[in-house]
Amino acid sequence: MRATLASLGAATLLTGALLIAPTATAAPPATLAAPDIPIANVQAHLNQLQTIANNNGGNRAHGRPGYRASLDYIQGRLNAAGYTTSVQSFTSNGATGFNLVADWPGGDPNDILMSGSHLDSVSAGPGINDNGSGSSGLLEVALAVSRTGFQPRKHLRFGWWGAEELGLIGSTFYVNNLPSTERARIKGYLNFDMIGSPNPGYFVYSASGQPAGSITLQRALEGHFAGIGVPTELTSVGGRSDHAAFARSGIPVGGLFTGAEGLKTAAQAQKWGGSSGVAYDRCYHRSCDTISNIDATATDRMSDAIATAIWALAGTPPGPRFENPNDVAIPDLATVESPITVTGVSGNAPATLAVGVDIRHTYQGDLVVDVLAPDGTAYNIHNRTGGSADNIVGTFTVNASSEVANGTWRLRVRDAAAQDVGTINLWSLQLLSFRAS
Ligand code: DPN
Ligand code: ZN
Ligand code: CA
Repeated sequence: MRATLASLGAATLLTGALLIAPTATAAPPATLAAPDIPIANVQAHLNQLQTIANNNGGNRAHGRPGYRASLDYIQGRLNAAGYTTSVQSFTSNGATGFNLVADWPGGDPNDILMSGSHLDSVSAGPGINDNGSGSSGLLEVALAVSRTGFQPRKHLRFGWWGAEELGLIGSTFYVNNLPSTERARIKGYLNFDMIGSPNPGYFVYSASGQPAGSITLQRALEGHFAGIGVPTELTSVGGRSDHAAFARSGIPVGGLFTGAEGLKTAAQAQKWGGSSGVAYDRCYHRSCDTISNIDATATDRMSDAIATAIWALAGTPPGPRFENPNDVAIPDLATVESPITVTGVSGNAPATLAVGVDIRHTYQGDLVVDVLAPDGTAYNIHNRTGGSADNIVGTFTVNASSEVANGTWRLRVRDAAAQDVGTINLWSLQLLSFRAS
């Protein structure tokens, strides 16, 4: 739909930024500092996986109902956060298995950073460390990408694999079924399998060369630990998890691991604490791999390390960014606007104009939010969905390639229902430009 400012009826109340001198400024590129990943959120996902297992025969194994129910939980969370998700099915051992793949909109489609965790458990138990931990940590990092409106240079993709415990079946199926052109776009793969072992080691693995033009996967994975002064050990896990299929295709891989059935050495207990001569995970592949089989500190550090690695590797977006940080009140039943003046950009806006919004409001179902191009063309990014959920915080990608970039853009927010009110806290325009494929 095309609507212009001029077409707004005289009855429309325009308040806020229109009465304030435009103050948009060209802002520096978004910072590369990864957010802290709240351990409580990761634990909430682990609790969900435990509950789902309890309600489905005690596990999340391939071909069992707990697997699909767990996948549905993760997919629901990702969809609500703005991911494009798809479920890929395959057959193994006479049962249908599923991979969940989630793409974060935006980024260079020819430079993909993929991260994955296997979601299946063994049939002996609920597999909360193996691999509810990696699955939950990775989910929470993906949600943090959305919460912070991260718009990196690389395209981010996440995978939750099925049937790892039967021999890396799901991840191998995914890699083998990618057209070779698609496979060539994946420039790195990070694997997270067992990140909450109760007697934890802090292991990093990496293989198959390194992506060009960025820090190595190994250094990225070590980054958080260097920052907090916890030593890591570089280890080799061979083909024991889902990075193997990617490595076989020549894709650089790396991962984090807190240890499985191996025994912690005296030297490791010295530097990391815990018990020497005892397995990193005594409940590995056993029924006791429950919610009690998780070390919270290890899970917290590892989740932060996942975020640090992804943020460090994903890179700063190309193209200038503009923002308007001035608060604009959204009175009840009012329409308000906040301007951003784009200058110094030649030609048209990109097909991936990233619109960051931070609108605080007590009822998002009240709100209609449009981005208005300098000529008044409206691009709707929110139309009264979300019901009683509060706040609209995130990044929306708008195809603005038919708009001249320079000029005054506006975020228009209409409160269409009585009672709840709010504020435009901040909004931004990131003009992303990627090489043609
Ligand atoms: N992937 C786990 C398993 O198959 O049981 C264990 C594991 C994870 C081993 C990571 C090595 C590295
Ligand atoms: Zn396992
Ligand atoms: Ca209202």
